[in-house]
Amino acid sequence: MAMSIPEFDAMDDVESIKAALDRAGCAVIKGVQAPAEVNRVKAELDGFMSELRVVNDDSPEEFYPARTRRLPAVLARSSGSHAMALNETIDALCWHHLGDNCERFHLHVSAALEIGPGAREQILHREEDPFQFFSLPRPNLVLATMWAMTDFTKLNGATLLVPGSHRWPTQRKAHADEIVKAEMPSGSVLIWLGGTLHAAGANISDHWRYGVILSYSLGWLRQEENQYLDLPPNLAASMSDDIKALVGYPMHGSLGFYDPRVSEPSFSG
Ligand SMILES: O=C(O)CCC(=O)C(=O)O
Repeated sequence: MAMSIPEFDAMDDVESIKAALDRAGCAVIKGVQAPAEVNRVKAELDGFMSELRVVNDDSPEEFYPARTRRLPAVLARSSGSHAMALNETIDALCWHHLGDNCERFHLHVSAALEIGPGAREQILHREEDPFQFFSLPRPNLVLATMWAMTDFTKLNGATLLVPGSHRWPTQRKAHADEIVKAEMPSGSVLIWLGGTLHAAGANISDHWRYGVILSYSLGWLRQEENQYLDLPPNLAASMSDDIKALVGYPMHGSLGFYDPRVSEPSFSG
């Protein structure tokens, strides 16, 4: 029998959200963004999203299903997304779930994700799967958030979660009745730990489901999205210190030194 996804409102006490995430490995918070904030981010990303080519030929082995749109580098393209990335509740959850294993956390992935009518279900996976060197259950390495830009419904591809799977050993597989759909209205945010099994749902409706994923990882881990290329220094220069710190420009202990004099080619050939 499936565990449900704990649900909260934006005004709820963060301590209860921390406890729910510890227990279930996932949680939904409703009413985090006002419609105007959602619309601003959508408008800023709209031109980039509409340029993406949508693939119609599907192969069941492909990690990313066809009939979807995926746009990385969200912070470089939408200033409205900065408040999402720096949200205070998410910051407190990251410190709670990642803070014991690092001096600071950084942005791991940013992407706008649209699931179109006819898109199949994605393969269940864990955000921490790139870090196979640790056996399951791993220490907390990643915390992920999915911001609902449209309603997420049973029919339109709401994210699938397996509550409790963040504590499972390698051999434990999810049964169909343990998989739950993260239904939530636009303006909500779904949070899950890097060890929690999840996937994009199938869209059997006639409209697109739109979410923005922002994930965070320990400040000494390689980021899944190369943040220094997706938010290069010339763009980062005009952004707040908090955003520069979040993408990982400051050092983590002795990691990440550089020579600021190396900005122009100093030799040819
Ligand atoms: O779109 C979703 O609901 C989940 C996406 C996801 O897990 C992925 O793209 O890896």
